[in-house]
Amino acid sequence: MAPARVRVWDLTGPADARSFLRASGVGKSPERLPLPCRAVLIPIPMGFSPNELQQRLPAGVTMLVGTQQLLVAGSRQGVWQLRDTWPEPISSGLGQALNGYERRDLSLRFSDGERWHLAARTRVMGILNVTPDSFSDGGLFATPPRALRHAAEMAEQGAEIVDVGGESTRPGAEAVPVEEECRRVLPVIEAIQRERLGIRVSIDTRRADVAARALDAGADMVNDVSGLGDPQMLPLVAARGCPIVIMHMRGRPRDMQLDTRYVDLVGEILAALGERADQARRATMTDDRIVIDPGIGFGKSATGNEEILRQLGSIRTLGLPIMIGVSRKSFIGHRTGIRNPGQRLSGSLAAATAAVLAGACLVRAHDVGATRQALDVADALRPWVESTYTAEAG
Ligand code: HH2
Repeated sequence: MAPARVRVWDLTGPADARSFLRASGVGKSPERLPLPCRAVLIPIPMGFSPNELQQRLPAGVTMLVGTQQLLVAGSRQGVWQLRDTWPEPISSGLGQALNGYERRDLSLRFSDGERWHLAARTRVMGILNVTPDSFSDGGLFATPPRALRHAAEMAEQGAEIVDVGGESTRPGAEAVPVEEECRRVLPVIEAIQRERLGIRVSIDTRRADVAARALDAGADMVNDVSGLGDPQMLPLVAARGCPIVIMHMRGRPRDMQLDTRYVDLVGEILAALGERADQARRATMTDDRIVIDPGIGFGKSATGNEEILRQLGSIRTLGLPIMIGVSRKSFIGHRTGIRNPGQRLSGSLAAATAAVLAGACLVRAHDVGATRQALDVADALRPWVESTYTAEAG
C-alpha cells in the first residue's frame, strides 16, 4: 500500500487558516482550529471510517472531515503522535510528510562532488537570457560577449549560479527550434567555462537534446520549466549525475494563461511535484540532486501567485530544496500598478524575502546585487534555520 499523500503546514493565525480551509474544502471556520497550530491534510484512504480514526485521536488534536480529506490540527507533538496511533497507509504517509516538512539538512550536490548546504545560506541564481524576446531583458544580452560580461557582473554581485536560457517562456511565447536554442546558449556556456568565472551554470531548457549539449559544453545543472515534460530528460540527468530543477507548469507557454483556475492550487502543485520527484527517485536520482519550484507565473493568475507564496511553507512537506522565481514578474505589476518590469525591483525583493522566510533556499533573480543584500538579511532572520546548520560547510 503506497503511503498516503499528506500535506503539512504551520498555521499562524486566522488568515492562514482560512486560506488552508478554503483550498482544501474541509470546513470554513478557522475558529474550530486551535490556532496557532500545525495542520495536516490527509486523503481518506478507501475503506476507512473517519469515526474510527476520531476514536484514536490524541488529546488536544482536532479533526475536521471533508468529502475526500481529513484535516487534523494540534501541537507539533500531538500531530506526531498520530503516526503511532493511526493505521497504515496514513501512518507512513504522515511520517514521511512530517519528516520532509521538518527537514533542515537540505543540500545540492553537483556531479564533481561539490555540495551546497542550503540551510545555511540562500543561493542566488542570476538570470542570463540570451533571447531576443524575454519579458524583461529580451535582446540585452543576446550576443556572447555581452552575455559573458553580464555573467561576470552577476558573479561579482553574489550569484553562485547563472541560468542560461535561449527560449523565452513568457506567456504566449512560441517554441524555438532546438538548433536555434543551441546556437544561442552553447557559445555563452563555453565562454563562461573558458573565462573561469568561478560560477556554476544552469541550462534553462525544456528539451533533453539542448540540455545534453549544454552539459557537454560545461553546464552543471538543468532547469526544466516543463517539469520533466520531455521523456528523455530524466534518463539524461540521471546518467550525467547533475542536479535538476523540476518546475510546475500547467499547459505550455503558448496557452498556459488561458485558464488559470484551480480547485486547490497549492494542493495540485504539491501533488504534481511530488509525483515527479518520486519518478526522479525511481530513476536513481538522490534528494540532493532534485530541486522543486512551484512555477510562479506559469499558468497561474496574479492572486494565485500570491496564494502560492502565502502557502509556500506547505511545499516543504516534500522534503526537497525549493527554488522560487519571482523577479520582475507580472503579479508584482498587478499588485502595484507598475507596468514596466524593470521597475519592479522593490516588489521582487519583498516577494523573494517572503519566500525565503517560508522555506525557499534558491532564488532566481535578474537584479543579483540587490537580491543578495536582501537575502543576507532574510537568511539571518529565518526562523526555521537551526543553529547547527549556520556554520557553512561547503
Ligand atoms: N521563470 C522564468 C524562466 N525560467 N525557471 C524556474 N525554475 N523558475 C521560474 O520561476 C522561471 C524559470 C521566466 O522568467 P524570465 O527568464 O525572466 O523570462 P522569459 O521566460 O521571458 O525569458
